Amino acid sequence: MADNNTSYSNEQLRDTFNKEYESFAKDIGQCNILLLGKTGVGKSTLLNAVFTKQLAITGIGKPITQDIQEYSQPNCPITVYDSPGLELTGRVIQRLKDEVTKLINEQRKLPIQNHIHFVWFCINEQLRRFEDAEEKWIKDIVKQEVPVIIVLTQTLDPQNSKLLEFIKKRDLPVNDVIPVLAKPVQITAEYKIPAHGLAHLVEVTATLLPEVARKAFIKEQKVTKNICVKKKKSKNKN
Ligand SMILES: Nc1nc2c(ncn2[C@@H]2O[C@H](COP(=O)(O)OP(=O)(O)OP(=O)(O)O)[C@@H](O)[C@H]2O)c(=O)[nH]1
Ligand SMILES: [Mg+2]
Repeated sequence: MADNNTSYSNEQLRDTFNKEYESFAKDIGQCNILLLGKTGVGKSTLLNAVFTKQLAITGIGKPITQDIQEYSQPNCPITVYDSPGLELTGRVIQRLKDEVTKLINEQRKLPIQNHIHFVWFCINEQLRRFEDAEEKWIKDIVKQEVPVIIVLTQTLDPQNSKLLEFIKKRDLPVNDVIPVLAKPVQITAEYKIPAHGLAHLVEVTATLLPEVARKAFIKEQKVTKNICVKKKKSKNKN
């Protein structure tokens, strides 16, 4: 143990910091998010509205396949897998589907903190379209037993959204369909539609996560302070 007069070398300070961080990280866990959706739906806008750290700044992603980028930041227990800039038609959608299937499977071979913990499948409400290919893809992801939430992005008026109604009626095997507006929209000089739906999205997502990912997710989100995680009812009564 050093006394007060001892000065520490940079290496010692770094080692001490790294040890402290490792034990902190062990406690807080790790959460891995897969974001899917066409270019321009608002994936990056959503991330920046939900998390304290800017996880979606263009250019800092690490390409892990042809279409998927991995975004992480030092000392941040969140990793985001995103596929920026894709039109998602025909051949591209098939290629990305294959890459996603492989990513989910490969991560699942590792310990639970490396798994893909949930998918936010983003659909732009403004486009008024939910394509068969998207529906089929969502069903395929669900078969891989990853929680999926359909996030209806850029929804101005959830009460009167025909697309929301349509998707809900499809009765897909997803965990939820949640309309959001991640950033306010200025309609006229006097009238602005405020952001909405984010707290609900965060609460529902937190409920779906294993403990190891939930702590990290709750710590890094900035939307709500009071997350009430509803415990899933155990099927086994004993
Ligand atoms: N006002 C408002 N604008 C939004 C919202 N979501 C997306 N946008 C706008 O839509 C455009 C595209 O949003 P991005 O978040 O870059 O879309 P993306 O899905 O990340 O697109 P790629 O990275 O190309 O795949 C930007 O100009 C955003 O400002 C929102 O909730 N509110
Ligand atoms: Mg983006």
